[in-house]
Amino acid sequence: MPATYIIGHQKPDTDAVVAALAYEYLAKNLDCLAHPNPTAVIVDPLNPETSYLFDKLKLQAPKLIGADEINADDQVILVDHNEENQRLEGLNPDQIVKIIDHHKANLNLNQPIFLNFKPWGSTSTIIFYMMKLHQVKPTQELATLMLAAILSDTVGFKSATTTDKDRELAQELAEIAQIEDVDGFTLEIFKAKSNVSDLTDYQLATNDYKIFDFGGQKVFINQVETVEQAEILAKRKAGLLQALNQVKQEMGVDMAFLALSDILNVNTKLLLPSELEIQVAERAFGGQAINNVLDIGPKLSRKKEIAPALEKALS
Ligand SMILES: [Mn+2]
Repeated sequence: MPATYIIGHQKPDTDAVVAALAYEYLAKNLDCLAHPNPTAVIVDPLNPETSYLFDKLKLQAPKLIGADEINADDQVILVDHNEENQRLEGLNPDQIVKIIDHHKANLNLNQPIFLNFKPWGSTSTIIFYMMKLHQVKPTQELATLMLAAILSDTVGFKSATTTDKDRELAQELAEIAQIEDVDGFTLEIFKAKSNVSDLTDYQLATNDYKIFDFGGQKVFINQVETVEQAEILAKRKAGLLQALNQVKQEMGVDMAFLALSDILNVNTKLLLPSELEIQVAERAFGGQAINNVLDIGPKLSRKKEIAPALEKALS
């Protein structure tokens, strides 16, 4: 029997994993969606934050698959991404039947498909909105995960990507999840996210990256969201800069940036591995880099604040 794989982006964050699970749940509980055998999967291992959440809830992570496990008659639904650079490598774009996302669209497909894009703070917000439209209520565990995904993507409602819809629907999810102290839960997630001591410099430098195409230039942007910005800078800056140079060689990108974001104090510092990134970052954000680090102030959103400024500086 053919399957419908529901897939988040490479190097999944909590929203990518949870949105896939949430859509699997919705598809299973809603006959009219009629996707054969909907199956949430991941294409890279869970990050520390998502692992923490699955361990806490004693849940199994979705199955990790490669493109070779998808048969020609299977269907694919993308969640939390749409651009080719962020998709499972080797995925046949002709098998994509639907996309649910909250990022800028960059698509050129050969066939008409279902699209559900909304400029909200997380894909999980969009899927909970769809659940409500169809009167499908998530389980307490799924509601906990979906709340965590919203809090993670919106950085506890502090990111510029946050909308009133995120706040409103997160509150409803908190009620289903029976979580009264949402701020406490946010801090718990931040701490799990910040636990990067087990990662090598290279793993940390590539922990949550996206590769963008800015006018033909391939630009790697990794973001590390942490409550230990100063400590990471003091102890690991040299190693991270070296890892970024390695990324440029191995991934064949033109530029590599690492945004080190302090999610409690709302500040981002960019790590810039060479003169090229220093020039582009100074043009994009103003100010002067000191020892390969540029403080870009109270910006937390790669999608709304960091990537667009770099794109503009390169155009
Ligand atoms: Mn997301």
